[in-house]
Amino acid sequence: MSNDLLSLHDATAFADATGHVAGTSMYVDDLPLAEGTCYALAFGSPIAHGTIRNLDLTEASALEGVVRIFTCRDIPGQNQIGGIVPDETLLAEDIVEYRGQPIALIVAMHPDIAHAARNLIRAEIDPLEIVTDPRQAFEKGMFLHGSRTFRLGDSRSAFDACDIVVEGSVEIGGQEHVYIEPQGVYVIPGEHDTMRICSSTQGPTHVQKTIARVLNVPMHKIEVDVGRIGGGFGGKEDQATMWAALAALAAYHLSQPVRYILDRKDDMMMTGKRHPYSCDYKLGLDKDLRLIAYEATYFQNGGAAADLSPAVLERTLFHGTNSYDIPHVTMTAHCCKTHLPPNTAFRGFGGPQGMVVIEAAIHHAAREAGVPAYLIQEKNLLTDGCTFPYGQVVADALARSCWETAVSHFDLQEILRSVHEFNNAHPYLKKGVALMPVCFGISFTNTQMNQARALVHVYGDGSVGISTGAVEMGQGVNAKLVRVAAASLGIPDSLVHITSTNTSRVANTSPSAASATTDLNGKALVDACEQIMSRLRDLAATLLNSSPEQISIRDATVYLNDEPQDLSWHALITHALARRISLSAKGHYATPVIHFDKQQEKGHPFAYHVYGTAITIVEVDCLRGTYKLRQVSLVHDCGESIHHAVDIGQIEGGLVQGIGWMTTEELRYDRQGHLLSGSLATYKVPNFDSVPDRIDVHLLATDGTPFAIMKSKAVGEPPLMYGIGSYFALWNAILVYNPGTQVQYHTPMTPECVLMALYDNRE
Ligand code: MTE
Ligand code: LUZ
Ligand code: MOS
Repeated sequence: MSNDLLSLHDATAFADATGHVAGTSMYVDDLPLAEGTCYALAFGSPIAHGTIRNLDLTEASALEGVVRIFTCRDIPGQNQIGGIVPDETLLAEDIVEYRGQPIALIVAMHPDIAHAARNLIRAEIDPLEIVTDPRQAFEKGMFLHGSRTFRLGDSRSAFDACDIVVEGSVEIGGQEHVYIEPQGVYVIPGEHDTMRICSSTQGPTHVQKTIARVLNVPMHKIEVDVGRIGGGFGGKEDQATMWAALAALAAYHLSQPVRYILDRKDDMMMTGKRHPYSCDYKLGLDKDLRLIAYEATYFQNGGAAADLSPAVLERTLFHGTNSYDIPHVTMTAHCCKTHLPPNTAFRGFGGPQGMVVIEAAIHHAAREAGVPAYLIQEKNLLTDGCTFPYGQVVADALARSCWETAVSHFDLQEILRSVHEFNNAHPYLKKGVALMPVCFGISFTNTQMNQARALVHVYGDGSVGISTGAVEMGQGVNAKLVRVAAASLGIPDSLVHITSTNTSRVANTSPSAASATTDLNGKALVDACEQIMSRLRDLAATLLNSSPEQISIRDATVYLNDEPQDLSWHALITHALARRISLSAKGHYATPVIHFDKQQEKGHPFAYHVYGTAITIVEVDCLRGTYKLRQVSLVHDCGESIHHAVDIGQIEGGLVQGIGWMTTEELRYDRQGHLLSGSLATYKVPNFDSVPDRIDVHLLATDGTPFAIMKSKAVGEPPLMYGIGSYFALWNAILVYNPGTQVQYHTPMTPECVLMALYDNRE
């Protein structure tokens, strides 16, 4: 079957596809409204840093249709929503530390009334000094968390032996998540102080735990339910919690249902984003272009509260050397506090920033050595037996096979030749090529988070209901989990239905994140299915006068010694009920092998790594500074993919999101910490025109790994980093037109930046 046919066929198995296309898929905003529903809206700080002197709610409270306005004084439990560090209030007390930080919560009979009331709130805030730059924060000693250093070998003395040493700095921009569904929640209070929270969250348990803490009620009173979310991309890993807890606070006091859905403007202004980083690097090579020593310092712009920043910082260090073997490394990362909204998880989780820096250093070294960067990249790819700076020994290195497959399958030499020819023929159009290898570790770097559970019920009619901790956010986890259950039970996908993610069905879940959702929840699901299968095999053995080892179930039929029997799945279930055999099971999974020692900064944090290589071709219009991505051809390692269409969708989507981050998506703040690009009119996300004319995805045929679900490797985040290739391809095109340009590694590479670089330093 050709790839196209296969995708079409697979698409029909992606249960959500039809609803998305027909517009019938339900999100929080589509839930039917219960009687008495009120609408919440936060009043956020108008300035980025200050002391609250007075908050006048009189006029706003008096507005007709305003039910009540809450402040921090109304919080019955702890006014604390910090996940890793307890440093974030739900509603500000005396100090505000970013623009938009919630100070009060308006609840009204209609969202328009809430908005009108918001304009009537008067806050007198004495301004304090605003810091938005992480290096400035560093100078002032403003940190959210302790600094971290990863070390391998002895970089300092190793530089002495190097023939080429380059040093420089890199400025990396942030990124707005632009999930299509903004943050939102619908809270319905019930009897006995219980609450049902329908939240657009990647982390139902995090929402549950935080609401319990804020309201001072036990977790068992709070039921969080997530049908699906309209994209999260990390932005709802922790940050759905604020809005859920605010609405829960109101519902608690009012005993009425409360809905809070942010509009796009509030969402962009008030929520955190991918972390901007400011970095320094020093890279040393020998005369054979072997990477010998690397030093990097990362100043992470964490925003006003820790949120997930310490974990994001850690992943920057884990991926600081990307796919390369470098024997002497020192990397230090600082978690700097600034007066911006707390920055948070975003696809790649700090890994992309770490990779941009090493790629910039290699690009710099290549210019210094007068060779193309891909020669240095190619020479230094990881191989089995190498050690990552964090101590894990490479045992699954596909860096070289991905690279070599990309080079041969897509014929790099021919690409380079035709680009050269094009550039010679066009005085004002220049093409640039870049290769981008990716090596991404799979597992939450916090070992404890790598656990999951699943619940399976086989009903009397033979249909199966499954429930796990996985949240469907468009990444296709439900489609994959249905397939996992069906394969484990030997029945068709159509007999399996996956229910919403609900903390009453599956407890203590990790957020759906770190690309590990299908691995963790899928393995727990297999565990549950196998328990039921074992009972069913025993039963079938009894019915067929044989032993369980001789029994298997496939195609909804019982097999004895591989011979189909006159005993169907449905008949077997009927027998099981008659004999009072349990047809339900709860599965559990905890990733084996992994561990990490933060004192030594060494260990084995990842179950496995995902590899790939992308070749990117851009074309720059050298009169206008505009550009077009002509082609991205990539080789990606999915192991044995269990859902081809979903995996291709993740690869293409991740790539384009990465291209957006590197090229047009620019978060611009003024010195007062106001987001100037705070709407989709000023913040440029990729559109049809930004998508490469051609995307070729070649899946590397490999055996997968036993740590991946059914050997199908995690795919959610790694492809985003292929987008980094577009950034260096742009520089390479610019350098053809203007070899004297002063290369500054600042991202994103907007058309304005390209235009400046084309005419920088040029006679
Ligand atoms: N794909 C879609 N369509 N929507 C999303 O929100 N999130 C990404 C990725 N792909 C996302 C997505 C992120 S940040 C992660 S961590 C993974 O999906 C999470 O899902 P997984 O663990 O099942 O891969
Ligand atoms: N979230 C998290 C993540 O809490 N820990 C991680 O290691 C991680 N990695 C990627 C994305 N989200
Ligand atoms: Mo993804 S950043 O792990 O939600």
